[in-house]
Parts: sequence; C-alpha cells; structure tokens
Amino acid sequence: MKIAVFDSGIGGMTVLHQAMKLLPDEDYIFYADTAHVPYGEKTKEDVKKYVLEAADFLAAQNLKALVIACNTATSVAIEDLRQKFSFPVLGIEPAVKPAVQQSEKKRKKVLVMATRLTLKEVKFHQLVERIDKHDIVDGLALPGLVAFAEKFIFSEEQVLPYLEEQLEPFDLKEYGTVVLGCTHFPFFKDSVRKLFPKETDIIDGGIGTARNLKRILGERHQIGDGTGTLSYYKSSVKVEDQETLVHYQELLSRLDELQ
Ligand code: DGN
Repeated sequence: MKIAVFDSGIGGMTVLHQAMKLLPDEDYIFYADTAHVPYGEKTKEDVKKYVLEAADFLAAQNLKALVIACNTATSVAIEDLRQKFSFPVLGIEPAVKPAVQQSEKKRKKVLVMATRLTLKEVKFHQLVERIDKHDIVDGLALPGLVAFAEKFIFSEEQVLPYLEEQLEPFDLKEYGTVVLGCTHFPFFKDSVRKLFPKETDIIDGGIGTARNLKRILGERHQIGDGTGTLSYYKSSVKVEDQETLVHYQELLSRLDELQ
C-alpha cells in the first residue's frame, strides 16, 4: 500500500522530503495539482473542488495514508476528506503554537508567512485566537514565492529583492520566530534567513506532519512494508519525461542542503 503526498504544486515536496527521511521503507506517490496551482489566490469553493477531485484519483491507488502537504488545501478541505475516506488523511497547519511559545520567551513577535487564502480562512483565525493571547502574531501573504518555486527559481538575486519589498513595512528585529506557513516556502529558507536577525528562528510544519504520519502508521502496524519507490503525478498524469524527473530529484537534493 502507498502513501500519497499531495499539494497544488511542488511545495509538498518539502513535506515528502521529511516523510521519506522518517519513513524510508515506503512506497510514495507525489501528486502536484499543477493544472490549478496556485491555490492561494483562488476561492475556497474552487480549492475544495480541486482537492476532492485529486483525492478521488489518489484513493483509487491503494493508499494507506493521504498527506495533504498544503496549508491552503488543509484549511479548506481536511474535514471533508476525513469524512469521505476510510484511510488516514493528514494535513499541515502553520506552526503557530511552537512559534508563539518560542517568541514569548524572547519577548518578541511571530510572523506567519502563508498564502492569502490560508491567512483569510477561519481555521487560521481560530488557531491564532486560541494560542496568541498577547497579540504577537502577524501575517504576510507571499504569492510571489509560490510563483518562483513553480518556475524552479531559487537564486537569491531574484528572490531577495522580492522578499525585501514585501518585508519593507515590518520591523524585522521585532520578530523572534518566522513561520513558513506554506509548503513552498522552506525552499527559500536561506533567503529568508539572510533578511532576519540571526537569533530569529525560522520554522515550518513539515516535520510535525511527518512525525504524525509515522505515529499513525505505527498505531496501525503499517510501517515499512514498502520498497522505497516514488512516483510523481501532475494533476492525474504520471510524470515520465526525464527532464522533469531530474528537476524533482534536484529539488529533493536542495532540501537536503537546506537542512
Ligand atoms: N503549498 C501550498 C500551501 O502550503 O499553502 C499553497 C501554494 C499555492 O497554491 N498557492
């Protein structure tokens, strides 16, 4: 049985990478809904429809778990998916709780970088309301980073000017923690790191999701029954051209370097 990791685009590879490190002896399917990326600028109804379509396709592949490696899709569709399927469906959320705990100790603030839709959704507001007792959490939508990642653009010469412009209104030394609340953003961790003071922690929810996956599969005695295969789909079409496969391999290597 397989583990499917889903995102609107290549961002979900940041979660896949963590899962493969914790659970190497599994068979993975990575599904990027590239026909509809970016989700962050679309309506909640459209995103829900795209996610359910993709999940139906994946559910027919003999799954033992589905990982929604997209904060935006998690915030609008996770409950529907859990109701619909009998295998475990895991999501990812901006790591607000550890960020607030860390920053409160340092008497600093938290900056959550995510998509516009994630920041607008009830789920995010409820999370912040529950955890942010001293009003220290700010949000920033960065659609440009999703666009860069989808074009495989990671160079600092291109990324830094965009980030500098978006961060202009913020006093960066006030922030003790930056949350990368979109799975595309860990690809840019080095650029983000350059702009903030070195004491600022930069965190994301990928490792938490991977640990949850390991715990849930462990409880179901379903760990390590695969052979370490990985296949890629772009909106239900299997990726077979060598050039794209090489690009994907390079992305996983980039994540190894960014550790
Ligand atoms: N990677 C997705 C997320 O974590 O929210 C969204 C990217 C997008 O489609 N805008």
